[in-house]
Amino acid sequence: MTQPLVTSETIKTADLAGRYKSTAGSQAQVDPLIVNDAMQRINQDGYIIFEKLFAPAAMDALKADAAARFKHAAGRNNFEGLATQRLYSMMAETDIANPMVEHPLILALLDKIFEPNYLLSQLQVINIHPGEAAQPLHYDDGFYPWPRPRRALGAATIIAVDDFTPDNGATVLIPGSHDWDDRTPDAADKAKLIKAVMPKGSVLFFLGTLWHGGGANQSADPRMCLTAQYCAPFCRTQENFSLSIPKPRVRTFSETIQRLLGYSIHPPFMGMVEGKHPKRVLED
Ligand SMILES: O=C(O)CCC(=O)C(=O)O
Repeated sequence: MTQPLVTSETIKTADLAGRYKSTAGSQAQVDPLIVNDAMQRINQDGYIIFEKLFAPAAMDALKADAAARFKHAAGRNNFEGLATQRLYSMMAETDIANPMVEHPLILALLDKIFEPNYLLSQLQVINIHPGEAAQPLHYDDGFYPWPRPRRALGAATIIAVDDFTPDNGATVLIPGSHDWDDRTPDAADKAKLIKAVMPKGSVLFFLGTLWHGGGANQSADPRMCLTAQYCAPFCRTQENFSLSIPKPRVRTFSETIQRLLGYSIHPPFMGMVEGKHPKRVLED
């Protein structure tokens, strides 16, 4: 077999893999008119809502599945939500959310936003209980400390497992804030917040640069969503040490080496395992 010739000009784009070349997604294709129209809205506003993308029955099944898996009655701080339940790493136990994570329309948008082989960066079920206060506003790719305005390094879905109503904690967002520089929202910006009110099964899709947060739940019922965050494919290490080095060996390494291999956190929580510091997996 002839070896690929890499040059200084091609090294940034050459695919050196032998067996598994870089591939675009193999999902069913979506009408380009729909995708381009949605991208126009996303580029303009930073978000789009697709009403009733998923059937109510699929949401009911997800709700029942998730409800049985929550390990904690509430979060540990006001960002997680002191009256909010979160389910992390659900794919370790159930594949009920997989069709939502890989829905062809969502992937078609991600294909437009990112280079191939983008990653699932976070997957959670979030159940906001009555009495919960509004979550601090934030943008999801803010933990990559790159000056704004800039391209999005992340994008996310929030899927309404329950109806999102004006008073049950519907996600709030500031349209157009994906284009901001490094400022934080002031009182005038907060006056422009809108609530993502949408029927169950709908999807709020937004860029990682868009300011948003979970809403206050002033209703009598919990509000559940499934949220998937994706990140650009280069937001990763070159070697995938967490897959290649068995835990019993990692346990014998120095604290510094463990940290370098990824058993560490970029605050507040980049690199977490089930919402906890990855060093905890070495304790088991
Ligand atoms: O639950 C929501 O509506 C939004 C949650 C969120 O933005 C987050 O936890 O990062």
